[in-house]
Amino acid sequence: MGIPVVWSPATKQHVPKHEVWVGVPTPGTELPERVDVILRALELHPLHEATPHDDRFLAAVHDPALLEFLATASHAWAQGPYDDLVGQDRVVPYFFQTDALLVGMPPTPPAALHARAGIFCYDTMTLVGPGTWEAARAAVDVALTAVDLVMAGEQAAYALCRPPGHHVTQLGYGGSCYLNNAAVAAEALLAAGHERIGIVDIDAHHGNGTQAIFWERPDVRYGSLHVDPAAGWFPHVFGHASEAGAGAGSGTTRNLPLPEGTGDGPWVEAVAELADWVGDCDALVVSLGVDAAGDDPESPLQVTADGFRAAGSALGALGRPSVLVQEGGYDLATMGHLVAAYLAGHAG
Ligand code: SP5
Ligand code: ZN
Repeated sequence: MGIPVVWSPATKQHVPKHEVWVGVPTPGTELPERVDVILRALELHPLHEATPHDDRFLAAVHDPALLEFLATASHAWAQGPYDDLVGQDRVVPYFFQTDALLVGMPPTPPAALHARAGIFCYDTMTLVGPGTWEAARAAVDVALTAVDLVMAGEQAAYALCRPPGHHVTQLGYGGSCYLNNAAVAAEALLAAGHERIGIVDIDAHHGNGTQAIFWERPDVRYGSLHVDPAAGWFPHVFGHASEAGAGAGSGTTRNLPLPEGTGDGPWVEAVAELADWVGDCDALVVSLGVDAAGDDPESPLQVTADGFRAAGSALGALGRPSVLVQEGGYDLATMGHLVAAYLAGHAG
């Protein structure tokens, strides 16, 4: 038994192959096998396959231009000259439409797909290939099916979303993420009648996309603990303690950046602080990355399974309907066990 698990086989259709990091192609780490190791670690939990959902909550968080680009880019790339031109089948930008390029001039939309990609994609590590859209869209259905279970009376449901989503803004994608599953879940919980949503993001990286989407929103709080971007970590320009929301959302964003090497004690304390901060919300979304683990290749935090269990206890103890959305976590040997530890703690 345990918290119900929602998944979709289609989430395995995205194969990152490689990513370009500071000019060097390295093997992708956000692999389809992540789904298999998590499912294996949760084999005693009730398992649900995701059901199809329409685009209304996706459209509530993302700009139609981003959705159209992601849905069509891989097919357009295959139709284009790229087989001869570059000899690889992944859509990846090389040209970025930054503020520094535009300096106030209005750009004309670029004709070349390899330039258009740089309007939406803000790094070189998040390639779009055959199956990427299908997997990312299936992950949204996974999140929405988990919301359905909670609305039907489950105290908590775990959404095995993959690819992850918390780095995706209204308009921009990156950080191995394409569609913001957690933000979609929050919108669906609001539409189902919950008035105030708390999102707690325990992934090792700051969820800049989720923060951006709810930056001016009084009805959704976003709290994150993560490795300090000021120490040189992705997403570099967001995730500092000074970022607290704006306008009607002033004070509804909270960031707890942590030093490299942070282990269970202070990490769990930070989770407890965010749990306390969202304690009066009606429903909870947890961006459940497990890349803060000591064995994880993508972060310098040193959290153990005991830490993830304690994090689950702190957030589960709020007693709020909870949708637990998978984000990062890349060590195939240990990550399933870490997700299981979090869920056991959350269930209490
Ligand atoms: C959802 C999530 O956890 N996204 C992580 C995005 C951070 N990626 C930064 C990658 C930095 C370089 N990694 C080098 C490892 C070689 N694959
Ligand atoms: Zn992460």
